[in-house]
Amino acid sequence: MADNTEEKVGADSPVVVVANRLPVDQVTDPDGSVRWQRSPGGLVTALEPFVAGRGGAWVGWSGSAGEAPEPFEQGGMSLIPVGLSEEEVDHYYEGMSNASLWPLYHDVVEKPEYHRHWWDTYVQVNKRFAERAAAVAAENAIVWVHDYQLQLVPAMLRQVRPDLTIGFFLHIPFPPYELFTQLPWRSAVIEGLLGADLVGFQRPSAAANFVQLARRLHDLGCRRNQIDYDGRVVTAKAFPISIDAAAFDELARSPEVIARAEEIRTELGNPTKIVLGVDRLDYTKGISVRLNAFEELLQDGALEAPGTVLVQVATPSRERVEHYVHMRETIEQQVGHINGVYGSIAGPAVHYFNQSMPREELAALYRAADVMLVTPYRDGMNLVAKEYVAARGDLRGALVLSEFAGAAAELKQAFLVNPHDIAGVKNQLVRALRIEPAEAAKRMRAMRRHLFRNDLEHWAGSFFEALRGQA
Ligand code: ADQ
Repeated sequence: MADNTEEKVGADSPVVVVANRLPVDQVTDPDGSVRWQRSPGGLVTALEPFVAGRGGAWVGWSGSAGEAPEPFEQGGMSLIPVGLSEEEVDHYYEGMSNASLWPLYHDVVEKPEYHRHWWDTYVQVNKRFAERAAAVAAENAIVWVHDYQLQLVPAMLRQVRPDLTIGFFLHIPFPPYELFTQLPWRSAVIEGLLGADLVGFQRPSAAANFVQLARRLHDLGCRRNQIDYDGRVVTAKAFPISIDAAAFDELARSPEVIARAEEIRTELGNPTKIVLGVDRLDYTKGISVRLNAFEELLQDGALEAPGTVLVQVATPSRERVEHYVHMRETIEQQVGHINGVYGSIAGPAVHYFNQSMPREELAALYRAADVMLVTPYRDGMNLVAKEYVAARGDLRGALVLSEFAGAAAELKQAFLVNPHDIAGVKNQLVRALRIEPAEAAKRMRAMRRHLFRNDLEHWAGSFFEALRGQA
């Protein structure tokens, strides 16, 4: 009889994570051999102890279209790949997830597109993820489903496996009734999420939006953050995500990173002030806002280049989605224009990198920056703001942060801005650039205290604890 390893790997897992992506990336070595390498992301670091330490499984897509590779073991976890065809990647991932749900959930910063065939594929792919999870979860296992790509999985899982305890966490904002209800499949999404025992959000307001939608769309009985549904109680609660603050702090204090930060300053021509932006190249991140503010300050004469420079690192992202192609062109034109007018032989005013950078280089940039500019129009949390604070063990530097990032509720000593108010952004940027060292240290110390108490381990631990409480 054939040895069916596919059924064996991961079978009877007491903990199962379900996320769009597996925690590993496929890499091809120079000799042509292919292997799986652990992904750099924070989510992997956060969840690994809970999954690997308990012989658990992780269900996710490998990141490339085609047949799913066979399940395999790595790092103490069973990894269960879900296959997506080219068309499914187009419709489920780039379409429904990133061109419908992403803009809708981020305040319609760009107009969402709704297509029935995208939705049909979203349903079909969610079903596949649910089936894979159902096949590996042990009796009474805990399953933790992640993010907007998989909102139907909780209900689909519950239907076939009512014994499971199911948690869901949304990494992005959750919109209010008035916006959410434009989604043609609004009831199906709410019902999908209601399949979970615990639905986690970045902010209490997002949890409240969900409860209100359940009440108004489905006429369900609700008590504060609890919803009565189908003979069960579904809890909606905020669990603000964080970073491994101690690890980032340690990295940023290393002699190599400190030396690199000095070198960066020199390579930039020893400016008096360095302003920094680090983002995925996404229209929600408000990169144009900071370019506009910076340009106007140069125009007003409040700032002078290259004495003050803006360094903007923007990781390429979702390059096959139309909104992103257009936005990249706009930003590159804007940078070209600013440098054309305000740059000099001594150097440009804006240093723009459309690249991903290693963590050491990011840490050195954070360490070199006098002001960190984080200006999203809307952001679930924004980990860059938290990384900057973790990197400033020297208690120097200042953070300018959008009120519309989840992080603003925690990093209260930042210079908060409304990214739609350009005069306000300019004002706060100038204040941050002129801050006295004692004031900077006071603000940074307070933010660091909060961050170290509310780190990534605290986030994952409190979610798991709350989920177990629902079992
Ligand atoms: P993102 O929208 O991707 O995450 P963010 O929280 O800022 O946004 O995380 C970005 C991560 O990518 C950071 O760890 C950062 O260091 C890294 N990064 C950014 N630019 C980089 C570059 N050029 N090179 C290398 N690394 C880079 C979504 C939500 C957020 C939420 C997170 C976690 O949109 O609101 O905080 O999930 O839940």
